[in-house]
Amino acid sequence: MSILIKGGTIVTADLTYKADVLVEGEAVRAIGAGLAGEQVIDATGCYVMPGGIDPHTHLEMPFMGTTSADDFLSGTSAGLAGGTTMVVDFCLPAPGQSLLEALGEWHQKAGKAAADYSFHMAITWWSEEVWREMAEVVKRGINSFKHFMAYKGSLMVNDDELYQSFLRCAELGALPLVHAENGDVVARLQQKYMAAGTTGPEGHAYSRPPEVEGEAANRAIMIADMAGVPLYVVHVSCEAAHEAIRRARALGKRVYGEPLVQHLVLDEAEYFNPDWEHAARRVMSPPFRDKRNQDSLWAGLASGSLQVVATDHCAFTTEQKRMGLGDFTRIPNGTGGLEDRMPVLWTAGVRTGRMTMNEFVAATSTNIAKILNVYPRKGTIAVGSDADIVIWDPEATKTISAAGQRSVIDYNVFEGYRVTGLPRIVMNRGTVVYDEGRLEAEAGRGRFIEREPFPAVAQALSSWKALTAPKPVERGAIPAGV
Ligand code: DUC
Ligand code: ZN
Ligand code: ZN
Ligand code: ZN
Repeated sequence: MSILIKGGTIVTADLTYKADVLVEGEAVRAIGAGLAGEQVIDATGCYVMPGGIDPHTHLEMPFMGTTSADDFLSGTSAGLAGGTTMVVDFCLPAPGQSLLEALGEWHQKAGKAAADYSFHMAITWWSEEVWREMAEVVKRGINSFKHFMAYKGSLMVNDDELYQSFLRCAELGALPLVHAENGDVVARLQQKYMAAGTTGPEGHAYSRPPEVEGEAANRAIMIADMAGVPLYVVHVSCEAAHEAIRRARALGKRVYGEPLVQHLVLDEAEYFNPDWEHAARRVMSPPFRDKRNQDSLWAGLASGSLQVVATDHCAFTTEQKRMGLGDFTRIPNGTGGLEDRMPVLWTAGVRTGRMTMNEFVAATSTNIAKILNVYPRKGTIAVGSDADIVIWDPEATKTISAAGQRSVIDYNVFEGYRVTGLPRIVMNRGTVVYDEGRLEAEAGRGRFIEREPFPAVAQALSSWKALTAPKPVERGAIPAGV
């Protein structure tokens, strides 16, 4: 079966050009003019872009005494309806649990995914067994390990554990990821605000100021540098963390930063809404920031010091959020966003002139495909690439609302936001899964995408070591150009 996408304008991270795309089976077979296919899709007036990749989701994840409400079917369905054809979810072993056992559980849950998926493995505790299992995890197609520097008493790892795990990543050609917030300071600030009677959602924002994020980002960058490994900082929400990343990159360190679409358009005023439910629904970590921090994130995307826009999709119902009535520290942390990431970023970014269409494709797909080593199978439209394709209508418009969304939760943090620019047709590995509002989300159609470890290449020299002796060559770098 072949499908010809005809009359559209292809937009990749580096090129914008008019050409037709021939899809055969699961892959792109040819790009050009004068092609023929058994089925023809008219893409006149539309952009033809690579499917989005959201590298940061938490589907059906046990967390803070409950489980995130979207599972792999509703979560990937939301993604597909919004142009995202692949998610990378966090496999989260309970502290003390074997990584491989947790991985088995995640594969089980992901069996019903309607879109392609991959995993990052979280390092939530440390032992010789964890150290050993990390090699097996890499053999099973996972080349990235996540570390929580916050959530003291549950998921948080200390500096000794971070350093050991980073060294292991370097050895294995894997990429460490960090949730950068100083968990010790957050825990103290939470106690302080609760004791002072600030028990509502605004206490969440007060107890997680930009300084806790900036400190942790700086620390993780230095530890990664000492371990000779690149670093990916998830959900960068503020200038303090962005500045650390920018500075590290200027010194030749391979450090990547991922803002979330929520932080780009929503701000801290949400936590001061007198409606408790409104505010609690928006509690996530890090919290939304002020305009100055928001501007810093946009500037980072424009200048290249930040590379990827994700969602951290971790959806909880209003009922679940109520666990934190009277104690903001018990409000399950997380918001949705999978269905809205691309339309919101297009509207707030491309339509305002803050980013070009090519930068949009880079931030939603190409850059993360390179960083996670699945490029060019994913992340572009090229002959031989998986046919993950979004036919994007730049004039289509809608007002975001919880009514009709694919996520199972009862609200949407972007409620009332008017987007212009929406997917018209979405294809995942050659199958049309979304067509003019009709979603054909088939449980189990998604495929686990294995990611190879990175080849051994010389690491950038640390700034002070560069003045003395060259550093030995170690494994663990990433293709250049991101
Ligand atoms: N932050 C959230 O808001 N939810 C899930 C985990 C996280 O770090
Ligand atoms: Zn996090
Ligand atoms: Zn409200
Ligand atoms: Zn997360």
